[in-house]
Amino acid sequence: MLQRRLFHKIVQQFYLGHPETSRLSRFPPSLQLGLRSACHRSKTTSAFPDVRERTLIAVKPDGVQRRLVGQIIQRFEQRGFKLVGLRMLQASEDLLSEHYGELRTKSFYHSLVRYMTSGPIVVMVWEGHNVVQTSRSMVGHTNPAEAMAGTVRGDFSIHVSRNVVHASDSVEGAQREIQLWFQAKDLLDWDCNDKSSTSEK
Ligand code: IDP
Ligand code: MG
Repeated sequence: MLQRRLFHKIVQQFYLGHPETSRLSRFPPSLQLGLRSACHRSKTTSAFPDVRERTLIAVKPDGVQRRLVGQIIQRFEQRGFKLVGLRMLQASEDLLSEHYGELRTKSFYHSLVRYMTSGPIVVMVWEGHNVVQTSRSMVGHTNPAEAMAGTVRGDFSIHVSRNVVHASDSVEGAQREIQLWFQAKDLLDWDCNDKSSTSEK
């Protein structure tokens, strides 16, 4: 009963924009679980940025051709993120036009679609604390010429038209992209044994 009252108070505070309410770690584990499942049901994972945050990472055709899939997966595993979905496919133009809808007016759009449909890609969903932002840092600047050494693009590519990997750029963008490339049933909810060694959540 006490927990239920506390839960309602937190939800209420959240909708009033109280910044502290996203810090679930302050609350008892049983309550955190309740909040987690509430987030999961309503698909509003962005409401609590630290909880079940997921992002879409794709190894583009150049990355697959150059046999970089293993090294890219290794970087995300090594960092501490959890792989919850993976597909290898030849993407259709239709799917790519949805994925890159915002870029339709860009001069490079048609060559981008040609590149992205030129061979198989490997699309993945990774989960973990702050995974969207951290992945963007790991992937590096869009233009490999400006990407830092140590990032995927900075280590494996030289030109913006062949930059090896895709990473969602926001939590909302990640949710949209994940739904585009994956069915809910193909994303696995599983517990990593080392969970408490990579995050306190
Ligand atoms: P991002 O992949 O870093 O999020 P976006 O601006 O979303 O960058 O662009 C999507 C993709 O379009 C890039 O990853 C790259 O493959 C391609 N792209 C972006 N800018 C250019 C360009 O100026 N020339 C050719 N391709 C580009
Ligand atoms: Mg982008």
